[in-house]
Amino acid sequence: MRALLFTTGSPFARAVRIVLDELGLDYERREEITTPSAEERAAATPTLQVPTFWDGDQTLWESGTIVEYLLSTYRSRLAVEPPLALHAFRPDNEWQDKLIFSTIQTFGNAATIISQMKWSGVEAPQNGHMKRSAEKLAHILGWLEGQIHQSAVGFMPDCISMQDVFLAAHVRFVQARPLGIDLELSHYPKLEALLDRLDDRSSFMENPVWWWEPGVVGYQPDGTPVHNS
Ligand SMILES: N[C@@H](CCC(=O)N[C@@H](CS)C(=O)NCC(=O)O)C(=O)O
Repeated sequence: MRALLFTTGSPFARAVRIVLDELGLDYERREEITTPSAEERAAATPTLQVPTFWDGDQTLWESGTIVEYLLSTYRSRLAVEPPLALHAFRPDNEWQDKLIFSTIQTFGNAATIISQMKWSGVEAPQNGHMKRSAEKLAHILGWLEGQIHQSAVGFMPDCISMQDVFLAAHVRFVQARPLGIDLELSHYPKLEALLDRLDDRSSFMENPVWWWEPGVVGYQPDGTPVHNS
């Protein structure tokens, strides 16, 4: 039995769902649109965060750990060009691949904290830490732009990496929410081209990112948000 607990909007969970599709794996979708109590969430993970993943007797949380597990446990890849990477981190480039991945996750954490604080009434211009979190996003994108070689598919030369998938999930999350943040992606042409290409991949289209703001309780089939009236 495989199952994934996730909230509709979570970019971390979206990246895991995309990888599950890339691997052709079925799973039970335990989808939540609102946040349950701490006690309910603690039944799945002590971090109280999503995603949490079950595979037989194995329970995992932390999206990067889940994807590392998936890439190393399931070795066949869908016949799509370019294919999904065989490794989370290439053996001959291990530390740079790890550094890129953890920096991408820091981008995702800063973005989701800005989002969660905004819905709690704290906005970037008025709060020092929120302002610093927004500044972090631009600095990270600038550094990541320099990590992609001109002729490469993405962060790896000839395959779609988990680094690519997570960056796309995080950037599109920021763009799909009314956070008042313009990432100015055109300043990062290699990243912009990579994310545009990924948007056209079936695993990304099957797991779309939708507009969300407080009061949204569901979606129409085309992604139009349904508000709590
Ligand atoms: N480091 C975690 C971050 C996951 C995360 O921040 N999830 C958010 C949703 S996007 C969450 O569950 N937030 C609720 C909370 O932090 O209490 C991971 O990679 O899985």
